Amino acid sequence: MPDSLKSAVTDFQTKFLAFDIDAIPKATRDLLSAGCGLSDFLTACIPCMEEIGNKFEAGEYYLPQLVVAGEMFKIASRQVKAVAATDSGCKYIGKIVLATPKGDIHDLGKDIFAVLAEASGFSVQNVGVDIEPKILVQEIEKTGATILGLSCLLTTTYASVRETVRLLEEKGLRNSTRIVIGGGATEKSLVEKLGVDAQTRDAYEGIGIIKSWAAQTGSDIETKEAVA
Ligand code: B12
Repeated sequence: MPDSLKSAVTDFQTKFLAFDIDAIPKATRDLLSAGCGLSDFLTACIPCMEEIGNKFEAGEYYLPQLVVAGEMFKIASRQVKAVAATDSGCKYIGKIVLATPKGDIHDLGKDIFAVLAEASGFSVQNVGVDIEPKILVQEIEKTGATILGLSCLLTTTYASVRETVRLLEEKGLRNSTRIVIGGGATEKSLVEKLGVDAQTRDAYEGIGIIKSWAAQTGSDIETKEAVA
């Protein structure tokens, strides 16, 4: 990474960790002028979000700081995506429905994964938080997505994941839908226990997984402009 970009990243992270929301648009513009792409941007954001999450857990930060962190991420990622989206005309490599399951409202990690998946060439239907299994299945039917990503921060989401798998089977969609779960409440043993296809707590590893699935199905679905 060139020195000018390193220094812009450090400046961005300092502003982010100081919750200086007013300074974020300029710090993001500086990142972009220094040649920052989406991947560098996310690599800069993830440790900040994790640090804020850990400090919240330790009782050092409170809800308002989390809300501001989420907002800062949205503001900055919108700016970075607007520039990164200029490679229009190329094909999506796959379609993914992404959500936090019923009963769980955590979304910071899910939204990071969403941006990363988009940046990696996926069409992402980010359905939101606290989403019921039947809505997930409807979204898969509606969009024709072949990948379902579920972000699980609470162990209480397991029942909802199981029910989603059951409903997909009932609708005859399970064979055409690969499911990856991520987030702090997940571990490898859940793949078998919940009947999903993959698990990771690392957004980058998650991208590797869904890219390998997309390569297997060879689905370049539609042009970027169509869903942008
Ligand atoms: C922030 C936070 C909150 C915020 C959420 C704000 C928001 N907009 O998301 C608020 C304050 C609202 C909250 C509420 C609650 N929380 Co909370 N929360 C956290 C905290 C501190 C950080 C989570 C976080 O955002 N981390 C940062 C992100 C970037 O990391 P991440 O989510 O893991 O995501 C990364 C990867 O996992 C991956 N990833 C994430 N999703 C996906 C999806 C896919 C498909 C893939 C491939 C990858 C992927 O990519 C990301 C980047 O690498 C955690 C503790 C912790 N340190 O993790 C507790 C924690 C998750 N919360 C917990 C609890 C219990 C609650 C509450 C029930 C508390 C209460 N009693 O009310 C409520 C839940 C309400 C509900 N119904 O959901 C527990 C869960 C325990 C459990 N295992 O069930 C935790 C672990 C705290 C603890 N130690 O007890 N919480």
